[in-house]
Amino acid sequence: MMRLFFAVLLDEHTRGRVALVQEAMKRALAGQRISWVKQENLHLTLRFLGEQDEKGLRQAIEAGQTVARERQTFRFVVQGAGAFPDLRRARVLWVGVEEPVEPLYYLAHQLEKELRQRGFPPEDKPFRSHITLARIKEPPPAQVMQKLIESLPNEPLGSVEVRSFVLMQSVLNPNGSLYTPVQEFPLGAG
Ligand code: 3AM
Repeated sequence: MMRLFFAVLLDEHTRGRVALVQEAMKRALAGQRISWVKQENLHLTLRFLGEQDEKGLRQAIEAGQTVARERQTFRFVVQGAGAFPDLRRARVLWVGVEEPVEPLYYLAHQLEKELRQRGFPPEDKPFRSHITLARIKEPPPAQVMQKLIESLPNEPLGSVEVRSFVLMQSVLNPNGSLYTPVQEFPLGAG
């Protein structure tokens, strides 16, 4: 079995800029129990698939190929930061996506459609484009979070050219997940 998800990877420049925001967050939240995503692992998840067998892998690849053929290269801007589910109960810290967000949503939507046609159970949570920076075990006090978010720069962190998306394997281990690309799907290659 393989734990799989579809993602858009970030270029090195954008990852570097996002990592600087992460460093600022680390300083502001020093002493809290937080697990930080490593710079090389920063990505934008399009769809989590969970544990899949050989057949699931094959069908995920088919779905990815179908979607990628129909889509053209596009750009999005990484900008803004926040927390899920909200600042008071922060569990996940993220940086967001500014305009245009539609192509990413459309990509996620098309993947969802192709996966469902192949018998994958529907994703119950709506897609929200974000790049996870950290997972928080115990939410810090609301004032700490508010200060943190207010202190963050709100300028664009990078303009990402999406020429492909990737099916990733995630191997969980105590020191953080290990992500490995299984297959890349170049956009508009059909
Ligand atoms: O990129 P993010 O952090 O949003 O949280 C996991 C990560 O998303 C998410 O899949 C991505 C790669 O691991 N994930 C993990 N388990 C999940 C689950 N059971 C999940 N998403 C939905 N359901």
